[in-house]
Amino acid sequence: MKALEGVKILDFTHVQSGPTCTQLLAWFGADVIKVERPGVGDATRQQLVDVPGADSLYFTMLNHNKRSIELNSKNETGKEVLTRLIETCDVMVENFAPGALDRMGFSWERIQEINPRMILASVKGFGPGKYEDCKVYENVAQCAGGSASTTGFLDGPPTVTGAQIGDSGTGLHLALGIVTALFQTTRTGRGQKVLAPMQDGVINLCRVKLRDQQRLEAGPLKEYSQYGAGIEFGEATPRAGNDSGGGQPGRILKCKGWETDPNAYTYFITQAAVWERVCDVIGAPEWKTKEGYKSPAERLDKLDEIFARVEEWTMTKTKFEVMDICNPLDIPVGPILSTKEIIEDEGLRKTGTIVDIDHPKRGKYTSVGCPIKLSDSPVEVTRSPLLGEHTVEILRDVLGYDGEALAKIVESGAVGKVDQKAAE
Ligand code: CAO
Repeated sequence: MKALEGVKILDFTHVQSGPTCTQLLAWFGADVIKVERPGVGDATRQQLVDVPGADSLYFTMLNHNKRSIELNSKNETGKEVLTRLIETCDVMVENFAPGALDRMGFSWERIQEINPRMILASVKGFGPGKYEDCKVYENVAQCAGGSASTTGFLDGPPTVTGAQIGDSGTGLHLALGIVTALFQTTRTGRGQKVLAPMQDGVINLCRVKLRDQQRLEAGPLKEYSQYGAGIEFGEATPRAGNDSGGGQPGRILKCKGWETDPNAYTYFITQAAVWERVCDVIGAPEWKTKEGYKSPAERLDKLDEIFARVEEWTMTKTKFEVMDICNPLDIPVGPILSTKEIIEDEGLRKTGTIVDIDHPKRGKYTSVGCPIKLSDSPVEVTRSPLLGEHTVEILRDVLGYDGEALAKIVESGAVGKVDQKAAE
């Protein structure tokens, strides 16, 4: 039995933020029914296409373990089917532009009338306020949530990160909101609205930067390299390059091969607790007793010199050798792994975080599996559905339409083209 077995999700999501949420719920065992516009589907099916005629990786990597029904929710018969789906399902997840559900005729009040236990979970760009009507994409959320202003180097512009904290990060927040609401429903019998605004999700992930904003009022942030370099602080938390956020000096340093390999680097933390071991490893034992180098506070204005010396050492080793040498000594380091190295990592394949999936139209492709491991609810990643692949199955097996009723729905054009044989 899977953790969420028996939970039915009406998945009205598209693009990235919503689909990452419902994919997680599907991995935990929920029956996720993805509703898509007939003949069109989720826009990502056709975005960044690499195999002509097949769903893109953008789509396939975000929609595993789901079933797809084509349904026009603006057609009268389509609305009837959607009403039945709302009656039958436990959770409706959507990330339409603000107001789209209301315009379809499915306001929160209407949804509650149809099914008072229904949980309506939404991703929006912003919460209530002056920007609530805006359409929002990943980088807008990163910029509005404090990530861009605190990422990058002091002398460079604000920078967005590769990690999709606005989309996939908000999907995670929403998933937690949904399972929490499901838990509450078991005690109250009532549904509720769950809202995860992308800006708020990014702000939550930038919590330590807002911590530093307030610490700034008490004086300069001494653990920032900027302080050691004697550069004055402004009004807001600055961009801190590759400084570590926790107060222990850290930098990204070159390793053997950096001249040709853009990822031949390691992260290196000169943690106070292991300072003496760092000195020994890099061949600078004199720093252990030298005045001005003994305590973390004394070293703050010498970080450039110290890391330059550490780098002289790391440049004689590969990033993996640095790891092999420092790990047993508890010196915190980490190789900068490329996406290629991650995809080829045998250990990640063994844990199911990297998986190979067969797809009828694209053949084999590699995907990211479930990053959360439940010992009593193992995940088996299955391929994403073709557009409308389960239309008839859902109408018949989930909603109980058969014979004439099923034929009428197909004739109305509410569900697009279906496999006649399956319909019969
Ligand atoms: N049947 C009929 N109509 C459907 C339908 C269906 N099955 N599914 C969607 N539609 C309609 C919607 O009702 C909407 O119609 P109206 O504009 O007439 O109300 C229309 O399709 C377009 O929906 P949309 O406005 O949500 O889509 P968009 O491409 O214009 O905007 C996005 C995309 C992501 C910017 C917007 O949905 C949004 O801001 N979502 C919230 C924030 C979010 O999730 N952003 C992350 C996106 S990932 O980077």
